[in-house]
Amino acid sequence: MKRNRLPPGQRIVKNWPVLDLGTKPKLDLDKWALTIDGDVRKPVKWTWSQFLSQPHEEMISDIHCVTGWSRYDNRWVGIKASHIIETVKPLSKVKHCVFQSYDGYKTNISIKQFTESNVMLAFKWNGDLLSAGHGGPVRALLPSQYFWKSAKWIRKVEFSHADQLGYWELRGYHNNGNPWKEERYSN
Ligand SMILES: Nc1nc2c(c(=O)[nH]1)N[C@H]1C(S)=C(S)[C@@H](COP(=O)(O)O)O[C@H]1N2
Ligand SMILES: [Mo]
Repeated sequence: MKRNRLPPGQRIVKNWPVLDLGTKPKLDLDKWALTIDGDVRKPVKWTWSQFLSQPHEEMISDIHCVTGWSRYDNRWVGIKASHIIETVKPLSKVKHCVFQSYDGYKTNISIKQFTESNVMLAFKWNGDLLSAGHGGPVRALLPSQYFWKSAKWIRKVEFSHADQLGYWELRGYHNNGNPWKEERYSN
């Protein structure tokens, strides 16, 4: 499908704004862990070194924030969603995926959105480790959705047969968040 690179109602920025709930968690890499579980055959809980020992991929993608800014050509390194799926083996009843973060943030996506080929759990941006302000050590990255779906400081990825609304989804944001369809708010 050919589509405009800049979704409707967006403007390009060159900097990278920081947006979050204001409580930036202090994360010690020695104690950091990422749990991936729920309705899966092989749940995992990775330490930082176990996370880093998974296969990495580099990808370049654009960011589209619901507040109207878009940032082109971000170069990420992370673990692709397809590797996560192969590792934990979600059960066939799984339809949804929820990210839970160390600051208490939560956001939900469909399994279809998670399995898009541009989705990853990212730990590097433009050559450097992802900064704490932008969600380091590890954040979700879903370039085909508005950026609120890309949870920073992820602690847990939960696959489920049932949907669970996240922080912004409970406060009137759209459940899908497709920027080309301007799925900003639900009503
Ligand atoms: N853990 C966590 N992730 C989060 C948020 C948050 O408050 N906490 N805010 C979301 C929103 S609304 C946006 S626009 C992006 C901003 O990411 P950035 O600060 O790296 O630009 O993070 C998303 N992920
Ligand atoms: Mo946002």
